[in-house]
Amino acid sequence: MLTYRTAGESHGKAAVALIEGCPAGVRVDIRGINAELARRQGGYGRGGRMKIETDTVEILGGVRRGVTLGSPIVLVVGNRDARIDDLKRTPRVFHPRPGHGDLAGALKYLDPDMRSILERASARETAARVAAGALMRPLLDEVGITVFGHVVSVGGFRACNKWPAASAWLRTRNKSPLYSLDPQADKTMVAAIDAAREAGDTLGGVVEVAAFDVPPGLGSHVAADRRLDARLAAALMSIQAVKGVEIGLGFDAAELPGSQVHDDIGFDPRLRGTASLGYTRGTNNAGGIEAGISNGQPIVVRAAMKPIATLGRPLPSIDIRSKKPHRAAHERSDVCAVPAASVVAENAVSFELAAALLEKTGGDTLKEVTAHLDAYLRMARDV
Ligand code: EPS
Repeated sequence: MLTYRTAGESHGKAAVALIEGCPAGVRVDIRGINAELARRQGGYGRGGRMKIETDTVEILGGVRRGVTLGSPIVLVVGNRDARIDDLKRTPRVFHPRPGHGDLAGALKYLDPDMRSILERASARETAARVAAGALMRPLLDEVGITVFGHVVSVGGFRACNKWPAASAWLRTRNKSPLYSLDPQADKTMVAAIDAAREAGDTLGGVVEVAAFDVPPGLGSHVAADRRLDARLAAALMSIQAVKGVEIGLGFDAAELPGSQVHDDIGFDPRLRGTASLGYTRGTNNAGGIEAGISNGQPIVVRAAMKPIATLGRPLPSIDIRSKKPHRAAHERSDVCAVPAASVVAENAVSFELAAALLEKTGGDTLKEVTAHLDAYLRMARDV
C-alpha cells in the first residue's frame, strides 16, 4: 500500500515526508519535485515567508542512482526561517485567530500557548505533501496519466469556462500570476487581492484538478476506504483551509433531474486503445468516477479554500488567560494562497492516483506494475 506521512513545524528545521510502498525502479525526478515546490511558493498574493525560503528537496533514503529501491523514501525540505525554539523570534501566542487552529488546538492539547498548535497547523506542511506527490509523478507518466491543477476562482471572481486548447494549458497556466487559464479574469483577481491587502483582509477561492488518461478500474465500490472519490475527497479536504470538495458536477448535481446529470454511454471502436477503452460519454458530470471506481473518463475534482485566517486587521477575539476581549494575534501571512493550493491539490491527487494504481496492479517493481496494468487492460477490452 502506498502511503505517506509528513512531519515538521512551520519554523522547525524542515518539512519532512516519509513515503512507504513505492515500488522499485521508479525514476526520481528531483528537478520535477523542485519545480513543483517552486510553484507552490509562488502565485499572486503570497506573503513575506516566501521571500525567505527557496524550497528544494533533499532525499535521505529509499533511492539509489536516481531510482527508487522499494524501501521507504525520506524527503526533506529545509526551512531557512527555522526559529521555533527562539522565544524572542517566535513568541508565545495567547490571542486565538478565528478560523485558525489556535483555540481548538489549545483546548485539545491543554496548552494556552497557541504557538504549540499553530506551528504544525500552518500550511508550511504542504511543502512536504507537494514533495511526496511530485515524487510519484514519474510513475504516473509511465502509465500515461497526466494531472493538471489550476485556479478557477478567487474571492468570488471566476475564471471563464472558455478554456484555451488543451495544448496551451500548461503554457497559459504557468504564465498566469493566479495559475488560472483565463488571463482576462487574472486582472480582476489580482485587483481583488490588492484591495484585500490594502484592507488588511484575505481571500479564498476554488481550485480544480483534472487527471487525464486514468485507466478504468481504480478504486472500488466494495468498501468505504477503497472508494476513489472518498480518497480523493480526503486528500483534498485535509489541505489546510479547504472547506469543501466536489467531484464532477458536485453540488450542482443535487439540483438537477437525473436525465440532466448522468452521462450517456456510447461506444466508438476507434477509441479502444485509449483509457476510455472505447466507451464514450455524452458529458462527464460524474467527474470520471462512478461507484468509487474510475470509469476511463477524465477525473475532475474541485476544492474550496477559505480565506487565510491571519488578517492584517485582526478580528475580535480574547486573551485566553484572562478571557477578556483582545484582538486576534497577527503573524506575517499571505493575502491569498489559492494558487499555491492548486499546486498542493494537483500533487495530492497525483499521490492518491498512484496509490490507487498500485493497489490495482500490485508488484514490487515498476516492471510488474506496467505488465500487470497492460494485462488488465487487455482483459477489460474483451469484456
Ligand atoms: C506557509 C508558510 C507560513 C505562512 C503560511 C503558509 O509561513 P509564516 O507563518 O512563517 O509566514 O506563510 O501559513 C499559513 C497560511 C498559516 O495559516 O499558517 C507556506 O509555506 O505555505
